[in-house]
Amino acid sequence: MSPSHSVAELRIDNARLLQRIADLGDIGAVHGPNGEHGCARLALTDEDRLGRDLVVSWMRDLGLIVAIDAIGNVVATHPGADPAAAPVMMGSHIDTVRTGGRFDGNLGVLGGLEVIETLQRHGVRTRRPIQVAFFTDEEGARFAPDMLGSLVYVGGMSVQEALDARAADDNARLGDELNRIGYAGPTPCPTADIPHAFVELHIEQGPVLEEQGITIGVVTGVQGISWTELVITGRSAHAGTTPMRLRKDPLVPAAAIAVEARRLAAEMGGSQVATIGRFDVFPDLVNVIAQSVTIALDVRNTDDTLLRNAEAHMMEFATAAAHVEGCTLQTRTLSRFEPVAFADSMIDSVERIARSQGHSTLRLPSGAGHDAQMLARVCPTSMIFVPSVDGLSHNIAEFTEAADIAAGANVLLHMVLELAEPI
Ligand code: HGY
Ligand code: MN
Ligand code: MN
Repeated sequence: MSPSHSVAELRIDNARLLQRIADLGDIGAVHGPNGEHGCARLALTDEDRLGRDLVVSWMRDLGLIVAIDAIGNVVATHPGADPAAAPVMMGSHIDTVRTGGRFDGNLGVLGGLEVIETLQRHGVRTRRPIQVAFFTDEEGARFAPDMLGSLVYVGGMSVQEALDARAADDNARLGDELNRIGYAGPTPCPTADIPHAFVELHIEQGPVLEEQGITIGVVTGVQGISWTELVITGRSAHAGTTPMRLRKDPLVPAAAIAVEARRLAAEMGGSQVATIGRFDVFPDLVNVIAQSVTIALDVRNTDDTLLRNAEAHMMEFATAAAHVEGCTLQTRTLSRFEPVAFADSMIDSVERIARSQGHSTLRLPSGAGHDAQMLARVCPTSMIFVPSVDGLSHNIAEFTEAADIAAGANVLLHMVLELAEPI
């Protein structure tokens, strides 16, 4: 193909991309009463294995060199003219939450695959190799912390510590699950193949782009994330015979903590958010005053000082609430990442390329965590957001319009082309 003119006109094949999104979305599919089509592929479950197998088969069909590392990250490489040049990497995740969608993470991986197939089919060669990856357990919903695979990939967590992580649902050991699904790979971690740059295409998962009628989100960074597990222990007793004055009911402080988290976020305003998504009562029986309650508190803020203030306030409140009820409190940090800023040059490029393709753009931080925030530790990194319908994600109704998917994937295509240097 004659470079210069036609390379600038190059576009992805959106029908092919949408078909792969649909095919991958059929694995672990969850259908709702109003036509919702989501996914449940929690990390290292059989559904995750089936999703991995399908994506790896597509990578191999394209003749890519597929490497699986010791924590199950999968990196597929399309060779460049200069094999010694550091690669340009795209990627995201294909594990989902239990009420997940077909686009969260999957779009970034399948969009990357589509970019490579488009270049191959048009005979466009680049100096740098180009990679597309999916990282293990980005969601952290089963094995904390979130972004676990990419954190190990960049050297932020040892492989051994990650392999010994325990699942929140069934206490399974991560390393055993990785072996069970056949994705404990031979490639060492952290990676020795530091990318020249990393670009992640992702749905916004919030309402901002849709509310403002914007097509491309130019992501400036990721807000700080703090996950804490709180175990409040009281004394189980008979619901009918135990006078109120004698109770040590952990439900009471647990409920107060949930209400306080919400109140605090409203009081702090700005980007502060607080969520209690896990609330496990034991023994969880109608006629038994609970023995213990385990809750997971997720607080986030774009400003780390404010985030630390929120964390400190909630721990103080929880300690007092448990004490008043005669209960004990144990806490454990499940995940904590400071806010991350992406490289100005990469942010500028996403904005320039999106505008050159005629799209409206908006600069914004990411409310959700992403693998990009880990890759940003080792190379220039940016993200491309596309709108989420009704701002919904981590919900089986998650949806992004086909035209927006094409827009995002084409910005990814030209971002990667520029970085990989067409020859
Ligand atoms: O929790 C998050 O922000 C991401 O979905 N792992
Ligand atoms: Mn995601
Ligand atoms: Mn997610």
